Amino acid sequence: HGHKSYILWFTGLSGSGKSTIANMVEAKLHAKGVSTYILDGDNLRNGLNEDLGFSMDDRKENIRRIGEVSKIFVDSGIVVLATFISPYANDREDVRKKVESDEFIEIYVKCPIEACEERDPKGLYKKARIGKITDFTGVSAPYEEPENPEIIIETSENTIEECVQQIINYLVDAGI
Ligand code: GGZ
Repeated sequence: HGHKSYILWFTGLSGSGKSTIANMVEAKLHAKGVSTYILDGDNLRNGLNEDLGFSMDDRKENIRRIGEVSKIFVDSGIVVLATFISPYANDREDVRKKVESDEFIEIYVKCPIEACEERDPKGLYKKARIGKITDFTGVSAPYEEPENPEIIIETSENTIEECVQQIINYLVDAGI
């Protein structure tokens, strides 16, 4: 590997665009020969974290384990793209502290809840509104906005391509 490894930590509401953007950033990194791995609900919540739900404590433990796994990937030289709501600022800061200060890049995928709810690709907001899903982030559970993220992308204001380019520009400017 000719590059230093790091974590791109995408945080934001359900439906904000975290996975879509992360997948496109990954493709750009692959094109530059960078080895990456995407951590998301599919490969974590269905396996290692299958015992966890969506209470505050379970989300904390979800993010803690994901932080430990991310650290292992970073040690191995692989760039991690982690896409989790990660609604609690403390939990995100705990992950940041596990690695070197330049190895944690927090990306706030900012999108008004109205736009996320309009998209509602899995019908989850609808279920949350009628109480079929409890503790749903933005509806019946909190989302704490990042105070000092390295990057903020606004997915309802810009095209996906612009959001992706914004992240790539940050990485180029940071020399990584
Ligand atoms: C939030 C929920 C919930 C509740 C199920 N609240 O849009 P999705 O489906 O694919 O992404 C959401 C995902 C959130 O899991 P995370 O591991 O990212 O959450 S956290 O970081 O807070 O631990 C959503 C689905 O799981 N989902 N129930 N109650 N999202």
